[in-house]
Amino acid sequence: MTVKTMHTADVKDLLEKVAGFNQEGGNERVKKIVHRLMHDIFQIVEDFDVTAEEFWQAVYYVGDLGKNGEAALLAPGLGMDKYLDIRMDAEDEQAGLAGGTPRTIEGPLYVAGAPMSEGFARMDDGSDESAETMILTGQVTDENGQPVANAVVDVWHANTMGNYSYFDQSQTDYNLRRRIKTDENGRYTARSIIPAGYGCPPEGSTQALLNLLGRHGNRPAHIHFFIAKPGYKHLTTQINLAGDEYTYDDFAFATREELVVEANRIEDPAKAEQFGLNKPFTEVEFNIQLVATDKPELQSRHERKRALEGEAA
Ligand code: MBD
Ligand code: FE
Repeated sequence: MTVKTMHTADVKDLLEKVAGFNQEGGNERVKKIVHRLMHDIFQIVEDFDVTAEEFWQAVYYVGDLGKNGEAALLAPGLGMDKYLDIRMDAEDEQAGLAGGTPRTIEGPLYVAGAPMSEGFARMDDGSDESAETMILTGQVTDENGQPVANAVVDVWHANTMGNYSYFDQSQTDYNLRRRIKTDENGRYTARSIIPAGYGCPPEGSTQALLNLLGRHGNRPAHIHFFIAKPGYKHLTTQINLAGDEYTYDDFAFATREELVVEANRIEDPAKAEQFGLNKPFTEVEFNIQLVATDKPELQSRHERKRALEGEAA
């Protein structure tokens, strides 16, 4: 049976009361957004003839999503983080601040307060002896190609199981997470291990919905970056390693052509020796171009809930 009730005075009146339109207190912006949101949900129920069973399934789905801590994982899977990036790119364009290395999504797995070092850091704790050693290096420059010294390059990535320290409690504190200040030539170098791609928890809420969409929940091997320096736009980005099955098929939509980086196997013992290594390794180069701005609000990362953010390191 198909019934149409959205146009009735009863439903209009209900939505206005739901959103607190007839109340003095509260927040006007929230009222307007909740009014639109609930209207659109009601409209979906009408247009798709959503049954009571389906409706309650959706309500308990949201409950479970919160219980297993996956709300900020479903968001990128549904393209929401990517959509915010598209908007920020368009805002930059409008403000004449486009250019430089492109942004891409932060993801839900950053931890604030990683150890800081100058020029070089070892990121892995050495516990994974079978992992391929990675030398990650690059130069931070401005739009004229001039080196940017003392930029903070905050790097984080997964281990060979695709797991991130802190969220994976079997890893040591801040494993595979470091902040490196660029040297006088704008250069940073990290010794770490080549990460594996990420897969959503197979029994989790995110994967359950992706299954209903006929989609996988995998990300290619990738490395996250925040790059910050006073006088420049804060940059949130990632690189995706070339040649991964998911490099161009990321469930979180974070891949951008300019951010796909080749990993080069180096067999030359003399080059290994330069990094104190006695076996072949893989070099990953990522050079970063920052865009100057005098707007202080664009110089630091936008607020969001992040692990250990605002706590003494
Ligand atoms: C990740 O490692 C990630 O970067 C994103 C965006 C989502 C899930 C896991
Ligand atoms: Fe990630």
